[in-house]
Amino acid sequence: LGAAKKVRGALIVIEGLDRAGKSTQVSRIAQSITAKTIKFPERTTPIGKMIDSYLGKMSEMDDHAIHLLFSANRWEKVDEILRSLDDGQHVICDRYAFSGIAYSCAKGLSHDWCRSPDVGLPLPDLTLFLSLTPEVAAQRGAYGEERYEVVAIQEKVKTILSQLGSETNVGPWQTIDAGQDIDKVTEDCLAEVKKAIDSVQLKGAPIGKLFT
Ligand code: ADP
Ligand code: 2DT
Ligand code: MG
Repeated sequence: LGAAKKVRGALIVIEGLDRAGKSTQVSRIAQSITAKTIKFPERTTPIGKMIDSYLGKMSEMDDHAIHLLFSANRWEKVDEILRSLDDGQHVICDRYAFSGIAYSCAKGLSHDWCRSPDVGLPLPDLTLFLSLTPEVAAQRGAYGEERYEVVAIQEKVKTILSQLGSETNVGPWQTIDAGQDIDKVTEDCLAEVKKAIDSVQLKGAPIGKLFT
């Protein structure tokens, strides 16, 4: 008697600017659908510690070098992501390769160059882009002290990030109005997440590869 094949979990990505409500929604969605969560950058690994030091302005680094470290920080979690999905567990990522491209492009690196180290990462079954106007973001408090937490960079990042959903082979992409009441944002996110999970279960397709 062959055991029924276990359906894989869904890979969900939450993207958006600083203070869009990503971490809030990631934890709410994870609780609702019982998922594993991964935050990028994952600051506790040796690579993550270098990134943390850079973001905290304790160290300087060439723009290309730090870009590659952010990407390597995703690649070092791929095995764990794939094993969880295989095991039937859903995985939700707080930021992913799209943040990688947007922040480095905002500094002037070429789009093609920025994209290449992330080619082949697990393809999200859904990316939720939490979209917020700078005015509403400003009402959520002052920026912190970290690198990139300045209006000029955030504006550029917003423009680039909001265009990434129309690129090829990024997987399903939904923009969510993150300026709404917290519960309404969660409701909108969960509606999309449930559709994505149903689609994964219906198709039974293996996880894809980003940008390929
Ligand atoms: P991010 O992870 O995108 O930087 P957070 O989830 O940390 O954002 O939220 C940033 C701040 O905004 C927190 O103080 C949080 O409580 C608040 N916040 C999150 N979502 C909303 C919302 N929909 N309306 C008002 N405030 C919110
Ligand atoms: P938070 O920890 O507050 O989310 O901020 N970043 C992130 C990049 O420049 N490249 C990347 O690949 C990723 C994942 C965005 C982390 C900061 O790091 C930036 C803000
Ligand atoms: Mg956060």
